[in-house]
Amino acid sequence: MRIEIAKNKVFLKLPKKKLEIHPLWLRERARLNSLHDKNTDQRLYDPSELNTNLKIKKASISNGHLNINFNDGIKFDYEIKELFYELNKNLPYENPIFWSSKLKNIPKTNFRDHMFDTINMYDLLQNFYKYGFVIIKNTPDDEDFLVKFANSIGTVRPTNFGTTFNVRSEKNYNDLAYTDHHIAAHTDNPYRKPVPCIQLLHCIYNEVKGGFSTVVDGFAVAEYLRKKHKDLFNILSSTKVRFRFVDKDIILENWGEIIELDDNRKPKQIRHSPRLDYVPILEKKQLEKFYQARRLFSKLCASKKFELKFKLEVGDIIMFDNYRTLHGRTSFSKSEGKRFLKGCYIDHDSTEGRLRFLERKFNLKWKK
Ligand SMILES: O=C(O)CCC(=O)C(=O)O
Ligand SMILES: [Fe+2]
Repeated sequence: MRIEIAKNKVFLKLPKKKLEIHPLWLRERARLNSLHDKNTDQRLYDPSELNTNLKIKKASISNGHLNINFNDGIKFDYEIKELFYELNKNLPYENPIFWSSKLKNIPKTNFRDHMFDTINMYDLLQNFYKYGFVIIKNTPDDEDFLVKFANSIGTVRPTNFGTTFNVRSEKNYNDLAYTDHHIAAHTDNPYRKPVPCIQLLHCIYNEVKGGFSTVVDGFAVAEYLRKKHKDLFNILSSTKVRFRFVDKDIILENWGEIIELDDNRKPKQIRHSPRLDYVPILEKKQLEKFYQARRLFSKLCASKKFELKFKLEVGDIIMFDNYRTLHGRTSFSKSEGKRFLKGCYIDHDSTEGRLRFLERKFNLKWKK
């Protein structure tokens, strides 16, 4: 890929084609202090008002810079590297690595004070995207810490459960998470619009014998289904299911596929919460298939092949991608002691935004 100039026209030379870059495309990227606010980099004008017949009067290239003189009197020196960035649609993280219960090294990192602007945070977030979860060890075990931690990555997303929620066995509860029941693998809150992207759980007490945490790579299970049971994969990725939450103050509903695919038919979002899903009435044969598929999905999530099981220790924070990683827990007996996890949600723009910030700060290039 390179930039070429011929007769006051600028061209982008790609491996298989060459295209002329529109003068307006360049002009609206001229970041002069008179045109762009220097604190925010935002335009001080509406580019729709530029002359539609704008022309390039003079263009030259030297030392990785493209110098343009437009016929409206604006001159600008572009860093060619920056122009190429505009063509890059990559997200700031590498492709996911799908895993099963054989995953050798659980992605873990030790908490350090002031880690939020460091390379450790960058590695932590890259691991989070690679594996769909990460455990942060040895954090302070006070109840207020989780919000500080989450807000240092991005911004906590409050819900009707509050800014944070207390996962412990309660007398009055509006979700089975707040009991000592076994909770099968699920994604949280598929009934919300939008569904919370990332969940964090901070272990404050774990004195019970049970109460093991489970996690499953939902994308790996989806790919397994696609390979081994195409018809079941097809029905789970094409049937929109209603998810519903009801308590005395609110009724929340949202619809979506258990396996949602993106435009390239790759898994984009898993929604699986058999406690509160309601499939629409379909032809009996189709429903038969759907039930077979959902049964197998649940079975795989609980299987030795896919389920990772471990006990959270006091001071651990587990942070997982609620669009990919399913979580659950084994039952416990509250008579044995306290089990208390503090929970909250953040969104993907928090983690992506922080990754781009750290990438800029450390001048990193994660892409090989
Ligand atoms: O108790 C746990 O480990 C998890 C409970 C749960 O599913 C949740 O808080 O979303
Ligand atoms: Fe949950």
